[in-house]
Amino acid sequence: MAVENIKKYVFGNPLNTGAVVMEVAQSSGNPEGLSADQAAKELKTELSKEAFVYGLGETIRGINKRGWLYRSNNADEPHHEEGKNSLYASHNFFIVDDGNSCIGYFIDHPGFVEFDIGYTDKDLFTVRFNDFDFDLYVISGKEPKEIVKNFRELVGKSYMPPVWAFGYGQSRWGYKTADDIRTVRDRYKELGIPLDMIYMDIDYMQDFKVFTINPERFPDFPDFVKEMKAEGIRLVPNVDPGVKIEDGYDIYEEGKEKGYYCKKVDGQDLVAAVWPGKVHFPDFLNSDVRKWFGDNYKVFLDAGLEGFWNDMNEPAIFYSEDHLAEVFEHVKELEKKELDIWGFFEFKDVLGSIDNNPEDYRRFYHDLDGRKVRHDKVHNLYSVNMTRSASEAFKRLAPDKKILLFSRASYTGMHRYGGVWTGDNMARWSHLLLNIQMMPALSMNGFLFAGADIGGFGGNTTEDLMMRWVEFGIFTPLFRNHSAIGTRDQELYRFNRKDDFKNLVELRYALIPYITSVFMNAAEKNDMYMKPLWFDYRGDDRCREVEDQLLVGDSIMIAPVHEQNATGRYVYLPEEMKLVRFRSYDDYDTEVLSKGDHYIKAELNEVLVFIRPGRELPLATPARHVEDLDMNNLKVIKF
Ligand code: MIG
Repeated sequence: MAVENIKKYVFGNPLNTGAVVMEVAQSSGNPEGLSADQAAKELKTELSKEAFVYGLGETIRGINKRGWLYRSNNADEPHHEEGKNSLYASHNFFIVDDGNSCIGYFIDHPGFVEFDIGYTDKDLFTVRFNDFDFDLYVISGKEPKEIVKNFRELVGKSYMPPVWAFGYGQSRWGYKTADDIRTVRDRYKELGIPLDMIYMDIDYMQDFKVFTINPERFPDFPDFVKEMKAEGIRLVPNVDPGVKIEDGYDIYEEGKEKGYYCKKVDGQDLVAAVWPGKVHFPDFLNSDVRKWFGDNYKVFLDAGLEGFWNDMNEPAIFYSEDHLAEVFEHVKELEKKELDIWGFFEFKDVLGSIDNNPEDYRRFYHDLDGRKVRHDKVHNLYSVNMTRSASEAFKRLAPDKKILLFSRASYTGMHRYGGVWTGDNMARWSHLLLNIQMMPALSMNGFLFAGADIGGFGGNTTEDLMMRWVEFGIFTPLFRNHSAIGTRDQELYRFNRKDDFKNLVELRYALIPYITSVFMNAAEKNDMYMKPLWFDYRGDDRCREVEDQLLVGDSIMIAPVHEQNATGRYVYLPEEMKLVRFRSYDDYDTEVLSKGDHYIKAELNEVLVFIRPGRELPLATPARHVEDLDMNNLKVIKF
């Protein structure tokens, strides 16, 4: 690649985040389009009236990010509302595009960064830092797609999962025993709904201890893994970073003895609490610790497991021992006073400050292979290095195998080690739309293997929301139905219209040859898996404002229905296309539609796919498992 397309500017004394894999010589002078103010710790650029901003990966709000304040500060944030500023991930790459010219920026900084994109002043884009130490990459290209490609060269190739990971996965927090999991398997099998994975949430562990399996709930675990695999189902457990403090627990003791946990300023190991109760956090930013933690996956690999999801790695902190002591002190003081209304608010604030407290993230330190760094300064790298630890271990321990791996939190660079799921969304129509809008930004940032909790994690889903969400989910690389304990059951067999769900999941399996070829191409050529319309139809201004239709690869456009009770929707066609209205892989009607606006019917069980001129959509005959698909015997719908 022509390195002339990328310029690097260094501000202050940046840490190496590991995001960038290419050597770029340092430029001097002012970065194009930006002014830097060291004293104010700001970068600024003007936004013309026409300017759109694309990128920032996993964030709230729409495809065009203009008009809001986003913060890179990985957060355990289950409320994915418009008013929030941070979610689980920090992906500091974006493109400013006024329709004629465009430019990309990647701000490589592991700590807090604030992106004020026309929030304070609609014509100004200000980037603010706590520490003005970062590498700024200015990436040029004649169109956004080219900028994306150049950026992706800079940060390296995306993670490639095993092909079975493109199948359908059923998950739920609350499958407690092997029999619970067998029931899920059997119900899907009875109905003939394809299924490749069942996810195991924290309930499988012994007292929530990482790398353990509860022997009562899962006796003869390796046999169980075999039994499931013989039925074509892979088990995929959840892995949390915190190590339970418990004498006699080998992992805890080994980490303690070797000094592998994050330490406070006085050198004591930080005590935090998460699911296991009190834990220490492994210092993943240290290479010895990464190797040690990673080697522990061996028990799971030996048991025959081939996939994992790394959770809670912002890291989420329910409380720290130190802060909790402060809270109790404060509460005791308040108890002595008679609480007036302000005292009452103070009391509520104190109690509300317990989990994920910002002060706690300043309480511990990392040993970056010899350099001591306070956690908040490198906060967004914790998940990257947890996932890297697993990924590197798999290369050592199972070099011939592809392992499924995705994480909740992330920062740029982690896309080389694994994928992401977008965390604890809710069973809301607006979160289906959010899923649609996030996907292209994740693609831009190299997180190709991505998806949301289909049906919604929190709250009670409804049959129609689940169906519409599955209709979009069949196009996302990670296709997983997941929900929280205590919410309405949402395995597809819980609903009335079982045949419709079966048809939709079968359609996904029919699409797998197309989906995997788009995915592999995107991974190899540093392209996007899903794109906003504008990226392929630059010049058609109408496409700029289309926020709920996406291009999947180069052959098709999708227009998911994301509103309740809708039996159709408006679709904008940037050129003549062939509509395929699928009810199942072999039951569909087609119609050629002209460029322009159309109201298109889509009953609850119907999926709208549009084939672009001169392109074709291959379809396999569905099978119950990805590995049984006949990828060589495809039917093709052409336009
Ligand atoms: O504090 O493991 O995002 O997918 O089901 C909640 C239980 C911990 C959060 C994850 C979610 C998972 C849940 N975990």
